[in-house]
Amino acid sequence: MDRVKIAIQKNGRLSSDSLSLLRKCGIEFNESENMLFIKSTNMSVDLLMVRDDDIPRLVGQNIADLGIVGENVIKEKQLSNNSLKIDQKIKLGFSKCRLSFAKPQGFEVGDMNNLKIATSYPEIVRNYLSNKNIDAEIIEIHGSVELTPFVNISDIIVDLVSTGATLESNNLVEFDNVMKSEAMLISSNNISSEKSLLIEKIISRINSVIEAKDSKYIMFNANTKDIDDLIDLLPSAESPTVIPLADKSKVAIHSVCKEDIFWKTIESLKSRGASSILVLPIEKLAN
Ligand code: PRT
Ligand code: ZN
Repeated sequence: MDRVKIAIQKNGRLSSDSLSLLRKCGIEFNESENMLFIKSTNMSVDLLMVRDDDIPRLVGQNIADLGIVGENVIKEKQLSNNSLKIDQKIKLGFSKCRLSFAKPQGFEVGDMNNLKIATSYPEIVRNYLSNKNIDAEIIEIHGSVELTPFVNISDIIVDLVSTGATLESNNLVEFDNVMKSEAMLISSNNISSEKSLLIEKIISRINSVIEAKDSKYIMFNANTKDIDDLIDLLPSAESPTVIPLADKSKVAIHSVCKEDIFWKTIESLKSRGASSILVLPIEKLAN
């Protein structure tokens, strides 16, 4: 059978989270640096280790069946190539960032008309400006975008921001947001029928891992009379299990919560009489 090919970033911010997600889905492999092609040792799956910018095209041309890449890169490639056809499947919850406008401290931006804007995302910025009827010049640059306002290449920039530390250390101030982004699973829309079962299985496992990530399993003991009040305090609880205890006035309540359980919830449960509260992480959640 033809092996399923998954394109992931070889070396960068997406790499280790992509590899660890695939491992959590039961895909085993031995990776070593500088390998461009990694064969899974237990499934009919190969990993293509590439630059993130190449992932949408590899999936669009059906060279890879699946890919993991940032939404910012997907959008830029789609805007620059109308014929690029890919299916966007699942937001993966890592490599979260935003694409934002930033200006040198003290610079008055006004309506942005006639400004020079440096960015590595010219198509996304062009699209944004044209939707707002702004006539500005886009300077495409890859790398050190933050430097360009200080060497007379640009007036302002559009770049990715996560903590904001890079902007701050370069005396730049974020003032408008173009898009939010996170890693995304994409798939080819031309998958052969012989591979489709395995691909569906991988997508379903990825869904389970993503869903489990924020979910928790909670157990506690309570007075029978308080059951309803306590269940109301649980965030996104799926029909909890209520188990009788030897002491007839008490029960144990077990539930999967599809959100994290914070200290505030635990404290509220305690103040309503819950005891022996135990919160456990969930590794996989199949529905
Ligand atoms: O070599 P290759 O082409 O594969 O990698 P790359 O250099 O193009 O990409 P890489 O590894 O830097 O980023 C891959 C993806 O990670 C991006 O496309 C985004 O989807 C996502 N991501 C998440 C980020 C950031 N956070 C991020 N902070 N990509 C880049 N940055 C940079 C940003 O450009 C700026 O220079 O980090 C700096 C800002 O970070 P803060 O934390 O100081 O705000
Ligand atoms: Zn790149």
